[in-house]
Amino acid sequence: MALEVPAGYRPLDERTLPAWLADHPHLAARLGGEPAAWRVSEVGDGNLNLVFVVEGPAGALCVKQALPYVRLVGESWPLGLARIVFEHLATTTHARFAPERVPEVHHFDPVLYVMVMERLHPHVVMRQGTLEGVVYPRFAEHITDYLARVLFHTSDIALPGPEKKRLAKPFLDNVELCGITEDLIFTDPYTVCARNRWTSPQLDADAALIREDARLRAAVARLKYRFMTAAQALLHGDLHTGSIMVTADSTKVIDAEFAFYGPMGFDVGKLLGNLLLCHFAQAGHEEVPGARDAYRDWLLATVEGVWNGFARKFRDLWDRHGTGDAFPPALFTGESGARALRRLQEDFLAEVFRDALGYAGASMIRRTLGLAHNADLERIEDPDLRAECERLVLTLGRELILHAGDFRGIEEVTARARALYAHWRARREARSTRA
Ligand code: SR1
Ligand code: MG
Repeated sequence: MALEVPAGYRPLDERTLPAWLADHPHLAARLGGEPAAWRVSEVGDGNLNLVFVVEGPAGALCVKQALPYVRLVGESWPLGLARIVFEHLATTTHARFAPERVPEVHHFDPVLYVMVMERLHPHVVMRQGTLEGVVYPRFAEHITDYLARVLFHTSDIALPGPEKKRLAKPFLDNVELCGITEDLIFTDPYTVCARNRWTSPQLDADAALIREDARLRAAVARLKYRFMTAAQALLHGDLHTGSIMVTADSTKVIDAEFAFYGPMGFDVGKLLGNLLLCHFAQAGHEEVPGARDAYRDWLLATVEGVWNGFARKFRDLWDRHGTGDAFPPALFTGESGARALRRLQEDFLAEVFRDALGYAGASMIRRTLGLAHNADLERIEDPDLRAECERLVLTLGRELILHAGDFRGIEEVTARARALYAHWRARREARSTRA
């Protein structure tokens, strides 16, 4: 049965896109020349949408269109087109606070559910770069600018109450995409669910242990509840290395279709979880064991840089612009007030840290046992080696969820990741010596 779509909607393709662009003079002018000369390629590698790059003699554009179904699965999973409306609103809102960290939006079409943006060049999707072992020296500095500014400036710490509520209101309707997160991250991996998949039979017992761990399920339920109820800031909602485009000196956050008002730790944690997962995947991408040790060090230094940089910049923004209705300056006058505010900031950031570790762990488990996996692990061809990397991901993921409150700093998290890897490598070397 054909999927129902709103009147006027049709999916674009390489053949029809030039004529549509030619009907929009401000877009055609950016490309230059005649439509017949424009080169169009569909480059979407995400789970949901169509993405075209169009190149003309004067310039290039990126055209993103929502499909009425989940691309990863096909038409059997219908999905509302409105997600691109939320992506447009979130991208342009985030651009107010971190303009250099998001792509410039040139056009939005509410009938075709199309957003036209600058083509990011020579950027690559960060996950592609990390698969190849590329270091991005300014990544932590850039992404913490984005995280601190966007999360701070959309929160009640920065905004008057009515303004925050007005900003939050439209995102209450992003129910389908929030529902995907609620199911795929916080429920599916902990239940018997037809959508789940993992490296089998190698991880069958590990998946069963995760499903049967009542303490873990309760901790994940707490994370899910906070995700659903803690409307702290306008999140990106899907901040992993596939949603970031990079060069050595530029970082742009794309794909904000999962945006909604939620707990700050979700954005920070999803990113940390993806970097930690990438660290454990390195064994599957090196020619000889240890060849990527320097890269592992960079990834863990980046994990530390992301948390420490975010916390420092967020506190600094609070000191300079904390005039929102939640913690009004009138309550923190004099020396004792300043001391109280400092303690409050520390408590607030400790809570975000705890949330972030939990969400990092949940992201790591869902990418190993749930529906949507990461190329970091999927590209490891040898299933035995892949499963060993995935087992490390599951081990740390579980610990982060269960013991988020016990880690006294991000350095304890990276130390644990280093120790798990070192232990695994020593056992692997001992095995190969015996063989
Ligand atoms: C059905 S969509 C699967 C996943 O893709 C996106 O990147 C989100 O992470 C979502 O959970
Ligand atoms: Mg995406």
